[in-house]
Amino acid sequence: MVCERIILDCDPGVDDSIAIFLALASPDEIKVDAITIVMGNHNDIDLLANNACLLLQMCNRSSDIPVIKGAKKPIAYAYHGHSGIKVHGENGIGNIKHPIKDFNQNPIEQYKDTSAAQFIVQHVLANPGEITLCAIGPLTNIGLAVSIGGERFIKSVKRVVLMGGSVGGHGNKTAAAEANLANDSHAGRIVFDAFPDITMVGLNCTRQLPLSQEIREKMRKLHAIGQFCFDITTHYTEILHSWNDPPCFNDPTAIMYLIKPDLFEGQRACVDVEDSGRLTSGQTVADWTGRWGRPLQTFVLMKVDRNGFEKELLDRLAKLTMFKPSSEDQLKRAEEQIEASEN
Ligand SMILES: [Ca+2]
Repeated sequence: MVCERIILDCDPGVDDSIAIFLALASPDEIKVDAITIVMGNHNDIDLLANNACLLLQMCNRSSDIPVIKGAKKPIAYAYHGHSGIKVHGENGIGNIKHPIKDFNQNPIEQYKDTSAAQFIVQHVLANPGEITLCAIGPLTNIGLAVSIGGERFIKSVKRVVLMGGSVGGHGNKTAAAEANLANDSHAGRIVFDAFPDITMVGLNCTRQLPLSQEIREKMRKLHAIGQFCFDITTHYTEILHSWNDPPCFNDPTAIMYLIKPDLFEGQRACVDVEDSGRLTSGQTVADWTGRWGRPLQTFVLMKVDRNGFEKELLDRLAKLTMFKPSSEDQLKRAEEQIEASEN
């Protein structure tokens, strides 16, 4: 299997965090060229970017994977993802205290004057046909990249694999729409209009993968990073259960598709996004039979092997090791951070 180079566009985020760990734990299948940050689960882009940095630092990967900040608001309206802040917590990772922070290189610094959309265009044009855009947040950065880069950029993207939308079922942000699409329906429409090869990992698929207490306990028993996965999902699972919307593995499913496509079954359709409906803004609509007369640009994942997914997830996460400060200087900074987070 060829190792797939991706830009991971995300809003970390509880399930984003597990997705990032899964990607970092799968170096034979995925090379994360960069992590780009978009509003979604929170509207504080610095907070989301810092969460990405924290995860990279935990895995000692912050020196080779840059983090680039992107859109702070949807393309056509103000931020309205406040229910996401409730689900993911005020700090985006379940309101847990960070166990470590900032004790190795900060991967934001080198790109602080570049927007995520600009970076996406530049990186794709510099590596035509090689970069997959894996989007696990609202599609704002990629929609903006389409506006900046135009046809040459669109043609230079290898493919788009996104977690978002749903077919034949209900949403999670509204009755009709999944949160990533509902949080920026215009960007969603731009992306589904633009790209000829999209894989959609929607709620209709991810709801087959419950984030159960059992799997959380199995993650917890792995190691310190597994304990972190357990901790960040505590608030997340409790609040979703209280809303009668059982939690599931949303974002990690898109990463798992890149790693193990054999675990999934899907069907081609032309997918479009409703961007103006009174009740349906952000809803993905699939034309399975070509009645719109447009190419069936999207492979919609329909079914996933739950046992296979859970086994792969645990086997891969088990390979991660928590970064340990090696020098006196790193250790001192880590201790200062822990002390600061406790005050
Ligand atoms: Ca996300």
